[in-house]
Amino acid sequence: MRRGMGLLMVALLVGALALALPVEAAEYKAEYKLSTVLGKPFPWGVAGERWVELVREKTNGRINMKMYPGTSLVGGDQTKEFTAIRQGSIDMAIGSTINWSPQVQQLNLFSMPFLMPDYKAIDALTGGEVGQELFKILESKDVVPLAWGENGFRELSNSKLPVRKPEDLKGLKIRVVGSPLFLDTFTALGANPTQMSWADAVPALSSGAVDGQENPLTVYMAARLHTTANQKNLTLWGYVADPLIFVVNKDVWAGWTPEDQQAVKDAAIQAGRENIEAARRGLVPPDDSLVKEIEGMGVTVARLSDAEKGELKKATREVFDKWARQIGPELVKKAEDAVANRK
Ligand code: X2X
Repeated sequence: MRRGMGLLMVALLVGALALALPVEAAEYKAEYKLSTVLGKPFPWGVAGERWVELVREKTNGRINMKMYPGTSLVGGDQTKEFTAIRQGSIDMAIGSTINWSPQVQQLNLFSMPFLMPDYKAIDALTGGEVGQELFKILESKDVVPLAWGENGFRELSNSKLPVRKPEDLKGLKIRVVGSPLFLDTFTALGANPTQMSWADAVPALSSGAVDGQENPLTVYMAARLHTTANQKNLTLWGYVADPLIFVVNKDVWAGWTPEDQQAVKDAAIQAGRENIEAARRGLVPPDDSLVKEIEGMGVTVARLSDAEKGELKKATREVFDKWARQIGPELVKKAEDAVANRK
């Protein structure tokens, strides 16, 4: 009788222990790999670290993410990042629309020359119907999109001359990234574009193998391109801007409790909001303090007038029309309407 009780007690204890162990403990990974192109101190890398931190806080450490900048999980080839997320060798990412556009044609939208004249235009796209449609497309490709962030308006720099018009670009060797759309745009402008990853871009600029590049001013500044890459001429033309998107691999997402899913999403939204603020600091008119800071470093800054931008826009019109067909004329029309009606 006593022995029977003892056995029962042991059995109950084992049962209770099994119940007490969280079910997800067996399924959750010890580490989730977060991919980004840029690390700290770039706003993109800051956003990654912030997402990691907020997720740890909000899930009481149940979800432990680690950031891998330099797209190191795909050997630095940022155009392969999206495929790696789908296949699961990357668990989650904060990616640029440019880098994912080879796999998600519609993301080329943001690289359409002179579609977005100002920050309100970006917001009208990401925050409206167009943004929702793009998130649906991503969902159909094995990822769960959670929030928007921002790399920024991509301004042109080079080591040779102040560029204000297409003729100035003639023969300049310009590093571009990602989509063939960039090759078309720069070819239409008379330049000589060459596609390479960010990792290869900085040495190519430094050695003079390439004359110029285009990137947001936060990137220009944090990478100190005026000295490290001899980029003493800057053209503010705001021809395209790349938002960032926070995503998680679909299977990884499905392995979490609804409570933890919500926590990861809330964290992404918060990190994204902070990221957009940081990406725009010193750049939203009338505040141009970041531009002034760059000028103060001895950089020649060409601020293009609307008329000058109009000339460049005209020179790229055929590229716009060609890519509208590729992206989907309806989506492009919807985007143009959203921009026209922005508040
Ligand atoms: O490679 C670039 O130019 C960068 C860092 O801006 C992107 O990843 C799109």
